[in-house]
Amino acid sequence: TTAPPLSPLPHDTEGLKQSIRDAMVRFVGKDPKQATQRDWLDATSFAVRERMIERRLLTRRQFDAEDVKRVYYLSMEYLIGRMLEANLRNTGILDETREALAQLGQDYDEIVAWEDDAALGNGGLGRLAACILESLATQGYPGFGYGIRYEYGMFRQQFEPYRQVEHPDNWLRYGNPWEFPRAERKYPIRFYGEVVEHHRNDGSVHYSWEDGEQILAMAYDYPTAGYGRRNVNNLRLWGAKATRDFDLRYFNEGDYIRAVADKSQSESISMVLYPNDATAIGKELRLKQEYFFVAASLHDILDRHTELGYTLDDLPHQVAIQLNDTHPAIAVAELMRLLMDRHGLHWARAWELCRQVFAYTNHTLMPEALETWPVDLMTRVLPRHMQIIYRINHEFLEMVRRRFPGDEERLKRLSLIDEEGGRNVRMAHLAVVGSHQINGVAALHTELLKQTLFADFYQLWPERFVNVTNGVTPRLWMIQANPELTEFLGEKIGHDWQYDLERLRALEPWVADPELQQKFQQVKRKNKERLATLVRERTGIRIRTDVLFDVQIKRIHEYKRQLLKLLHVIELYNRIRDGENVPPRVVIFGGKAAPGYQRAKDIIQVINEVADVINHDPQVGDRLKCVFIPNYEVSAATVIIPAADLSEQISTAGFEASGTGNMKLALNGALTVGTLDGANIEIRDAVGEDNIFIFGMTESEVVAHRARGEVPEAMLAGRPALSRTVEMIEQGYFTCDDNATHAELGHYLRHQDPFFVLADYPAYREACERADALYAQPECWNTAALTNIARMGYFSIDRTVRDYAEKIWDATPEPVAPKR
Ligand code: 26V
Repeated sequence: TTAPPLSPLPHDTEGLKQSIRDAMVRFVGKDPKQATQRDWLDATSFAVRERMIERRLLTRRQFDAEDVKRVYYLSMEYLIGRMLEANLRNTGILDETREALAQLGQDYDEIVAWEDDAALGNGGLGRLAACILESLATQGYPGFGYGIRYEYGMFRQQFEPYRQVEHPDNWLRYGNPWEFPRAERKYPIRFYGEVVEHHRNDGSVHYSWEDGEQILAMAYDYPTAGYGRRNVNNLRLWGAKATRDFDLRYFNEGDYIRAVADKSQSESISMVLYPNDATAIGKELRLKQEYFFVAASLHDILDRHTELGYTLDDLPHQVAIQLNDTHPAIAVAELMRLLMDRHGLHWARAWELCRQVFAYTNHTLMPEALETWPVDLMTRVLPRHMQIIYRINHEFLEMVRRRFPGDEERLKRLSLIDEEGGRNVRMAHLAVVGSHQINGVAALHTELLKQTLFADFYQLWPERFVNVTNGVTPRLWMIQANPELTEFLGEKIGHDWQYDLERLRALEPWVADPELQQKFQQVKRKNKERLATLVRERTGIRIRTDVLFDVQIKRIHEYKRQLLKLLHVIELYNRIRDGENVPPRVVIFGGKAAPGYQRAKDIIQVINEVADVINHDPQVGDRLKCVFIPNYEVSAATVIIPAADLSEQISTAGFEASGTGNMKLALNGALTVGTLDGANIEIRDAVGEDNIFIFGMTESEVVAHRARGEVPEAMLAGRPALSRTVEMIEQGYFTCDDNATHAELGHYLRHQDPFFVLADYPAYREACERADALYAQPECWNTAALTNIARMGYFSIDRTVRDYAEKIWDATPEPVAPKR
């Protein structure tokens, strides 16, 4: 049957006004006179949603009619932020809607601010997933996201008054206008139970997985609009629902209360995002989350594949699946199970198909963040998968044995099972052997993967390892976050860069132009005013806007070295009190600590306490302010980033896989003070050595330094200013009631300092001084800042996605309608 034609909804101001008014009555159920701002948010969202779903259906029809290869992005995290403004912009009705609301007597900016962020992710990895989905739609790729519909996203951070306390993020409490629940798209997902062997007459053995318990995965669809195109893709998030079986078991026994209670327990699988990106947690619930969304997604992908009339042999031509880190790596075993146990394929053929379909992105080298699952746990929760993993491992190690006879150590290193200290499944190894391509997220990171973490695999299969440097979406991180800069660019070089970020290069001939520089400075100033308002609202602190804004925003981790910035802040404080004429600055921190990461929480506390002392010292006045903005999230980032002058990217070299905040800040005209780590290296190559402040040990110098095994304290010798800073922390100068935490942190720096804060400090201070010196010459600073903007084209997520499409997916864009 042919689908009925859609009668397109109007996209002009008058039509939108009508839709919003209608939605207020029909969906919100209120008279416009009684409506609150949140009601206007909902009514406006419904008006946009109608228009997006129309294009979603048209996009789907076109993809179904053509022989397109579909790309599926499997990610446990999507850090999306607010959806209304992004959807309005990408659908091309932002100005009209703003005007429609104005005519309805409503302030657009106030209305959009009522929306909670969709914070279904921790940090870099989750935000990258959101940027990739937006780019897939923008470039017209048939690319779809799968993930979990967490009822509680990333916790909300408060300081009481210095220490971080976590509050639940009940983002769905008022309902969510952006989702389409698909009650009919429900798949049963099994846990526990046992494997039953079936012996056939022909002598073959088949396996089935039986009993245990089942829960349902129900689909919730979030349309994802492309910018400047009609393409609308889909993000499908799975929510857990109890099966009817589940109910019946107890209802039949008459235990009504237990039935209802158990039901809510089974639905807890999709309840909450694990707020941890520092250390892998061996928790059963986490493993169940991973399998839950992987099993539902693969079932869905195979159903769609067969519904479209394809055979399993067509799978590699029609389907590419990208694993966002190892979190969905159980997909390798699950696809094997489906192909063999459900579709009757032989091992060898199933394995061939699997490897052609999957590719794996690694996002971290940190050993403690690498996922491993105790064999006992996996055997209990996923018995059939454990069996399949053993077989994969067996075949794989046999192959290794043939290539490296007698090399037992190599077998141990490569095995999917780590036999040291209890037996554990190494999910990264499963992902590597099950994928045709493995990628790191920046050039250095990919090299380190090849030389360290995956060195043995690289020796086996060098052709499987590729680099795909991360990127950011200019739609959110420039056009939305920085409308003034967007307009400024439009006046000077037109709008082409909005579709091809490399075209920002057209700005280069004008970077030293005094008139342009003056305008740029005005834009920065306005953005600083906007940030100053946010700071005042969230912290009560007043900051001046005519000084350097020095920004470090990212998760709190030892390797990211917020402590290095803090030591610098304390030194500046001391110099001011010593009567030195220190250039004024505002230092801004933002970021969350994993709730169980005590060291990170101590760092937050101490930063807050130091800040409190500095900000209330009359001798300091407004020459130095230090602000920790609570609850750093996507929507806060869009206010902070456009206001920054200095971007702190100061991780210990070799530890930050890529970074993406570094790209967002440079794109908005902040200069980077950074180590030669992650994508900082490529940013330096792009902007040129004179337009960035590089400092500190390189990755190989860090390795050599560590090998020397010096005590960190030795770095203090002959450095009176640094010694004084460390002593002040140790002695509790900045605290009135918690000497212990400060003493502990001081002791940590002096005697442990695993990320070489003290060793890199002198170089860091010198780099900051270079920055101050340049800032004192506004023409030079502005030239450098504008040059950064002009040369950031490479870091567009569109380039990243094209790299994936060409090097890994073999996918091509299928635009529904030409640009604009
Ligand atoms: C690990 C775990 C361990 C189990 C509990 C939940 C959880 C969640 C996340 C992670 C890994 C986080 C890895 C990560 O976010 N890496 C970041 O990825 C960014 C995008 O590629 C990159 O820019 C950052 O440098 C990198 O730290």
